[in-house]
Amino acid sequence: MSLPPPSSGLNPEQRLQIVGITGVALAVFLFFRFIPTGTNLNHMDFRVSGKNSVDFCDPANPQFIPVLAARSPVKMTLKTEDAPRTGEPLWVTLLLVTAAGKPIANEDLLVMHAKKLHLLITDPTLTEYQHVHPEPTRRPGEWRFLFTPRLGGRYRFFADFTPVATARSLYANADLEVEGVRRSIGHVVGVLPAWTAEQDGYRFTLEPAALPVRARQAADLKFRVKKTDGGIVPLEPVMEAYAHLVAFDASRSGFAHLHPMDTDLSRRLDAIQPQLAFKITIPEAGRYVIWAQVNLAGSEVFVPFWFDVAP
Ligand SMILES: [Cu+2]
Repeated sequence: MSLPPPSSGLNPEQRLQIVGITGVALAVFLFFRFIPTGTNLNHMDFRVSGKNSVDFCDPANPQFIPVLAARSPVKMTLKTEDAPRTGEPLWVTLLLVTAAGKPIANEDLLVMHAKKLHLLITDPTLTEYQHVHPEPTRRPGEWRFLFTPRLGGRYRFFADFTPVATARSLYANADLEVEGVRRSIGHVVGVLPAWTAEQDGYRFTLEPAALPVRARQAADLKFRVKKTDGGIVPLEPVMEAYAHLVAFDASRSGFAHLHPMDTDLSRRLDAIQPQLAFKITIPEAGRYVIWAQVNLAGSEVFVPFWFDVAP
């Protein structure tokens, strides 16, 4: 049997072949379109109308994000089976959906700093700070985490995540009331500002290049750790950085999540006094706290630095 010349019409067998190939291609397309490994959300799901968008993260020039004032295209809600109480571990269910109500599931988020979803948690007096990573459940958009509050009051939860669809940081917030002993809110104003803190045999220093730190001006900060006995500091990476700094304002209107300017983890730090450089721009004057999170010989340590930002 010889092949027909190229100009001739298709015989029934060839038509069948074309239909067959098209069918296979369509099946392959549909398979990849609907297998549950990819995100079903697109950038339009994370679009915010209006100017006051939270979607303006620039890692080279980290800013304080006014999460409450800005309109997030994401809604976060928290649910618990029992009322949260001081000192009692409790499973919290977190629901993450787009403005249109579409669930934001595990496959819709990128891994950033080793995790898909970061929750930064504080009590009203900012005396407690926790950083937890909720895990996705079988239900799309539903996540769970274990939470043990040490104080009472209305805790605030800031979520920090990056949708696959936009590849840009996004934020959301929600509150949870905790029954128990409340500290007076005056604590926030009454605490003494300090750029040094001693804890568990270590001295932590956060040193601004210039004082006071001023609103709307980029501030360079040097973070140092030293053992009070002068020994070697066993500083190890945590979530792909040697330190994570998170700043909150007194009214918890938002936060800034800072990482060392030098992202190279293979670079050796000074063994006796490791030092890391950070940058931050804070838009408003007022009282702030920066919580530093480090890993010392495998155990996580959280250290607060209170300070005032001048106009
Ligand atoms: Cu971090």
